[in-house]
Amino acid sequence: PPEIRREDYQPFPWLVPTTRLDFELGLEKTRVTARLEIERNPDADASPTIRLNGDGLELVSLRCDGGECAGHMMDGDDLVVTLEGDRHTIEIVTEIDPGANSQLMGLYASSGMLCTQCEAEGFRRITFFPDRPDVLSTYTVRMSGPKKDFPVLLSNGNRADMGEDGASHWAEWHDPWPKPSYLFALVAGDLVARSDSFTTMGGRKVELNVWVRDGDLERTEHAMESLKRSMKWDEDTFGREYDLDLFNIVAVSDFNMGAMENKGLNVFNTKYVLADPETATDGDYDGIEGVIGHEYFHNWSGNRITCRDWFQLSLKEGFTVLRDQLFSQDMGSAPVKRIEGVRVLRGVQFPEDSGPLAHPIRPDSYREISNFYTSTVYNKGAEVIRMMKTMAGDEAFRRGTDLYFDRHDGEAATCEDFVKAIEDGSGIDLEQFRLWYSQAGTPKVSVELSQEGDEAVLTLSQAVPPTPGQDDKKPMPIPLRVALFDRDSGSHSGEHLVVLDKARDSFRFTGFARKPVLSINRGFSAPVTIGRDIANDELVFLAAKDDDPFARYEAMQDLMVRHLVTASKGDLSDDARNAGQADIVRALRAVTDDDALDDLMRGELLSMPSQTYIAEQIEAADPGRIFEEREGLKAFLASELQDELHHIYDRAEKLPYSQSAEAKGARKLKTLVLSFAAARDPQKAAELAAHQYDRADNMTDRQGALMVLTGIDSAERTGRLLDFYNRYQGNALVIDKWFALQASSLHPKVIEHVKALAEHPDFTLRNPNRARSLYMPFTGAPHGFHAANGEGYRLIANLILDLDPINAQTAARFVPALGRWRKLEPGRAALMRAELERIAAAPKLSRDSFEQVTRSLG
Ligand code: B3K
Ligand code: ZN
Repeated sequence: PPEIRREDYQPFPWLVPTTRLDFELGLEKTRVTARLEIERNPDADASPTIRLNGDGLELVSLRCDGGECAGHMMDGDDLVVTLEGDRHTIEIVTEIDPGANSQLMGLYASSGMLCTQCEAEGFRRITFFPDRPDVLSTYTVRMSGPKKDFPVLLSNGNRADMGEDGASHWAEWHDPWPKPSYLFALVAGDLVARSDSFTTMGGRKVELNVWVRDGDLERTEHAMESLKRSMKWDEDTFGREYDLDLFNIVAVSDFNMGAMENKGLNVFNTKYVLADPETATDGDYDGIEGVIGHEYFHNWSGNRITCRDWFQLSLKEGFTVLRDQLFSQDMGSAPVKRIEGVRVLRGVQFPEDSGPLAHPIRPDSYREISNFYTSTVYNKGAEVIRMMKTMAGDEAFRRGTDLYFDRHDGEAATCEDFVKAIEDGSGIDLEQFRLWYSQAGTPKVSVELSQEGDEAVLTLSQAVPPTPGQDDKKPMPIPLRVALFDRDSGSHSGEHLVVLDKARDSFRFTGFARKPVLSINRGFSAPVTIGRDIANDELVFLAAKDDDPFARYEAMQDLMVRHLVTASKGDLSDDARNAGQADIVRALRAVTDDDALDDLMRGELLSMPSQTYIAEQIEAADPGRIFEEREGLKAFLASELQDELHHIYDRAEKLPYSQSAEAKGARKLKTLVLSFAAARDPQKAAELAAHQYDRADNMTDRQGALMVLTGIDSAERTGRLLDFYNRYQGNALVIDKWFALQASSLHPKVIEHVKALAEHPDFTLRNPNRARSLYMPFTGAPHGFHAANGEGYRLIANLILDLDPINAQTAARFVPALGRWRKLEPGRAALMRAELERIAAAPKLSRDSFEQVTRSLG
């Protein structure tokens, strides 16, 4: 497959002012008639032909201006039509089989209904079309089909008309807003809606619907409330108002990702719509609020202003992730949301940035764009915009975004357009900052603090590591929020923002009789790793006293990570081990005893760094060693803090179920205490967990208890797993949890369990949620995936080969787990690499998996 390069961008030679689509719907056969009005693009070089993209389509008929076309040919999957004049009507008929579409791109069937997914290049699986984001068109869509199969017919915009014709009926929809083909959507099926309304700040009354299958209606309240909060928040925070009379959300159970922002008709994975306390965890509730917000916010950052080409993806995704993060921060506990965001960044994006798949947030080339819906484009993209906000300040940043929305409304824009608007609107200089868009890799900042007379001197240096295709990097502006704490008073006299824009620089702060304690990268103001020369005592001090919640969390994490990294490398003397453990206990005690903390935050402070995050800090890591050290520390802490943890559990257990922050915090702590207990005394922990399971009146407690139980070989484990299955049989989203819990467990026989579960009658590779529920958590299971004999790697490689012909996009998502071989000890590295080579040698690999595997072997 050819490589597509950003620098080759050319505007399309034709405009498509209007598009008319006529669908004669059927599960096995849908006939699509597309009528495109086209005219020459005055801003592009003239061309004697128009290229209409197709993907596996068969052309039934083609007409130009009502008659024969002057000429046409197939070029690969594309249809190329010869045209002489400046203005034409092209009519294309295609026939497709939605029932056979297992890739879930284009028009497909999902448990009896029809729906679409077109981003990035799915529209070309429906009809021939210039399927690129810079061709904007106004769509009118007519759908007809049997009333009993498809009682509900939806598309973008507003319903213009409808009618009946015996057993068949039809609806016509019109979307007044010009849009690229990737935002087209259609849904036809037997659905019911929760309806509500929202009146915008300009007084427009918008009808809101959340469409689900009959029986799921009671579980849509949280989604609807989240939608209304999103609409209000975007008005209040970014001044953005909704622009149609109708907003539809549809939940489908077969979906490649979380959700899709089609204009006026968002299509969602059921996972991000359905919730009630019995079946959804607190994490699920938060996920729904975040994703509903995210897709709604795309209406401006993505739909009203879209992307010129797919290299600009972070223009809409990075910005929209930032918007959903700010929304979630405002709706819940801001510090905890920030910590969760950083955890995702470090757990997924940092490894990506230090591995063979590293790419800038605005990539320079790709073979399959689906592979670039990455944590780098999304999460690092959000961090880059957040840094602009930090440097400009909130008000100036808002002037920048106002200017951006105003200047580019109705356009297909670039990342450069965004940066320029922020620059012009806020008045800050972002010349050098643009490097964040072109350079990959996580910068490493080294920090030294010294004392000269009454001055504290902060010396910072930065290095951006080499990444594939980018050997030499330039220094980037890195905004760091810092505070200097007085050791005696335990406080500081105000925060500073320092911007490190050279390879090395010093910053002086006067008025310190003796060396202060440094708190740096507060609020995680820059997406970098910090190497600081700081004593354990100082970390213990910050873990107890830092007034920035993120920095406090960070001190706690640092203390544990440093200890576990040294221990896993085998570099820890007995004395050093004892001293290190004692420091961690001291710091944790300051957290358990601090009455001013809320429990959600306390839970963060008491959480141990993840296996992946520790491994990330080690060259040639041995996952087995890390696992043992981490569990060992957990057991030690559990016995040292036994009384404190006991007390926390008792207190938490008394709170009745509600969605309040207090009750959520209590639930988080309960399961945390259980997992500590499991490391110390598994049998006792199994009893406690079984007790929590049996008493649970909500999914958070029940799932938390079962999570702990799945790691402990016991009668309780078997009994509760069976109970859980029987209790929720038939509820797909909960059965996904049942698979996921077992696949991610700390049980020594996790590989056997996963193999057996793959044969379970409820397991299928055809449903992405189910396929992911078993195998994604497994890639994080320390002695499952990383079994020293390579069996775990082989299991995932087999999965990729089996899934690839069914659903290439989902299959390719598993490749990065095997791309980490360079970071592992030589034995595992060789086994992992061999599996990648085996996949690469497969006779018929999709473009998706091929690109990921070859880059991973690199
Ligand atoms: N924009 C979609 C992503 C679609 C990607 C398809 N491979 C979801 C989102 O980011 O909101
Ligand atoms: Zn998005």
